[in-house]
Amino acid sequence: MDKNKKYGLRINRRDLLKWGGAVLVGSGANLTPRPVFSDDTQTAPPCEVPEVVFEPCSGGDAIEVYPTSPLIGGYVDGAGVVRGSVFTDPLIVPPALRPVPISAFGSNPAGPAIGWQSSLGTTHQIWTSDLRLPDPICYRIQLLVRQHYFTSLKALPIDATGNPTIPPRSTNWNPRYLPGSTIYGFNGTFPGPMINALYGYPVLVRFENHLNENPFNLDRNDFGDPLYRFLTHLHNGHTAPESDGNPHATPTGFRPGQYTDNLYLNYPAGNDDREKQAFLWFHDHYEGHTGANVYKGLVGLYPIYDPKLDPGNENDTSNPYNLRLPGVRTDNGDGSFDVAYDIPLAFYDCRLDDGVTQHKDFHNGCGETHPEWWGQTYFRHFPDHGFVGDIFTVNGKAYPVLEVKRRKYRFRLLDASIARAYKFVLMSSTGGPKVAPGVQGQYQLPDGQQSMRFTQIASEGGLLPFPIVRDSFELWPSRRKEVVIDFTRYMDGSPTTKGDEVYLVDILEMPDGRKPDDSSGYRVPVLKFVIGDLAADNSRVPDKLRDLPPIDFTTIDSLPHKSFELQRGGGLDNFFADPVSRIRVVDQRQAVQRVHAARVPAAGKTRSVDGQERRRRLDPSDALPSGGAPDHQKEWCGHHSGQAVRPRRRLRQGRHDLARPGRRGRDLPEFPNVHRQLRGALPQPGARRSLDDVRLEARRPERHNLAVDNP
Ligand SMILES: [Cu+2]
Repeated sequence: MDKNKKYGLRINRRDLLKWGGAVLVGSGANLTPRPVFSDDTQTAPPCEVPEVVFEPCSGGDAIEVYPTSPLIGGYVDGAGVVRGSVFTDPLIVPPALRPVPISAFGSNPAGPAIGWQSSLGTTHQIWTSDLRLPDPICYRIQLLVRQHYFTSLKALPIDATGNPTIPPRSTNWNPRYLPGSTIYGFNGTFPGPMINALYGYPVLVRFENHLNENPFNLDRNDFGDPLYRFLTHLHNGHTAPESDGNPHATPTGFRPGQYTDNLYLNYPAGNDDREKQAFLWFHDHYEGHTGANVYKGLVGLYPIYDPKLDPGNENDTSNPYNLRLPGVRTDNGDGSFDVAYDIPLAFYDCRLDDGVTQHKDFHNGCGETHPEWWGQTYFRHFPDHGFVGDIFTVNGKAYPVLEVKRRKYRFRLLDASIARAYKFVLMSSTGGPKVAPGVQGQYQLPDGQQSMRFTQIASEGGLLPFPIVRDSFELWPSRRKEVVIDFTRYMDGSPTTKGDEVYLVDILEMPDGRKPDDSSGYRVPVLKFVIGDLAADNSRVPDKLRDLPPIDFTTIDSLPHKSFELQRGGGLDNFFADPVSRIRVVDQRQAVQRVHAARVPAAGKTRSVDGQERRRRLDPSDALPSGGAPDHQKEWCGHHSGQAVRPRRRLRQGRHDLARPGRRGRDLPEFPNVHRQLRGALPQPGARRSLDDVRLEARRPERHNLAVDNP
């Protein structure tokens, strides 16, 4: 049964405040979503608010409890001891998604014409020809409701102490195959497809929402956007806002039956080679449900190559700039290409329902249990911090194995987890993995010793200036790192031999969504490499990779400096303790002003947000500014109704352009109208990130905790 369908969208106090509750309650005629048309072009996005159905016990505190997932590969031996065996499922290495002809889009063509950017009637502000780039390579990605299996192994039902337990609706604790978990997947898979992109060759992805269709009649459980909306964000991409999955630009998201064409120009910020990136990912970005929708499967991979330095082909010696990083490229003849020895690794931890753990967070649940969901993914949105799983998966499989050739590989690591941070080490072990039932990660490598090193070549910002040899590195949610591993030798110089096993081990213990700890001796093997045969290897890791653009510190010093003090809620209720709500419930401009008001009065001294300020933010009048609708709601509606069809090039382009104040004049001539617009008013509705936000994001690190509403 589809619970969300039955109850409509449930709402609680938090949501109500976020959306401007008085308005929603007081104008019931607006509450019903518009019917969905697959071809409603040339119309303004509706000033839509979701259907509201109150559920008696929703709202208030989440119950922070975690189920204990069944033990993957677990069994009870003849002496009654819990044992386990994993690392038999092969690591899934996704092939490059294949393009479709632009004619595949039929009666809703893709292109630069007015109203063609999405079924909301929006328009691309810039087209490939404006940058003298070729026509885009087109991809079609459907958002589908499907099933996913995290393992092909049987699993042993266990309780929180790690002891075998008889699950609900069963009479024994025998190992059993897990039911499939319902996912919302790009093209129905988890992770979704991988698009191998190339600088200078734009990509257009048509994302189509089919999430209302449920051809296999799957139970959707109780998380994910209840109205099945989506908004896809190419994380860190240099992308125009209408193609960026920006929730302020498209607050309605895209409903079932609707589509959007995200145009990824694969054009570096400022047309500066030093701004080229190397590994992006795309994920759902729908406001209020981003974490849940990503956890539900909406994850896709987007390595981006550079024809000059990093074309994905170690064998191409005709290009003198080619760094010849590991990778052997095969062109597919349709604009797509695959690269051997260059492998993405998407890390994702999950929980499977044990049937006895209560369900209640600020979206859903009254504390009930769901025995019928035993073995399927369990998710809760905890407002103050993230959700962590106890099963660790890589590319959608728990504890997979990859047979590697004796040569160098490039790995592109993505933390696609909701909140879990990892710290990875390459280890060898004599005793092998040991089962650790009831412990997060389920398996440990107690005698693991570091035996290899990583050579890091890139982070989320692209290639590093020079490679860094690392014993270990951390990976936090949404971040990426790229490493080269040489499987021919151990770190002591001795050669590997066929059949050797090396584990990628996480040593960062993180029992909940708060602070991780790497000092506890925790060692979860997440991926096993088995060394295979020698293979040709023409790759290199040169001493110099890609220069970083210089930072103009004189400009930085002249900018406003803000201070933020992050605090825990302490004795106050969850509502206040949620830093997201603190910003969201008040008008953002007011919030920003208050932050400014709290800024450092004199160098070196930080004034905390005082008690009076805290009380003011808790005051309901803050959440519902005078004059009826909260300002953010007004802006959404006014902005869109007044701009049903946006003139091309009207909106700002690219966070990186904005991000570099000293270089604006150099960057923006490519977007002359944008330049004019920028000189006018900034920020604008729909582009309401502060310059500082943008600037911070443009520099290398970007930390996302997907548990918050809107990363
Ligand atoms: Cu993101």
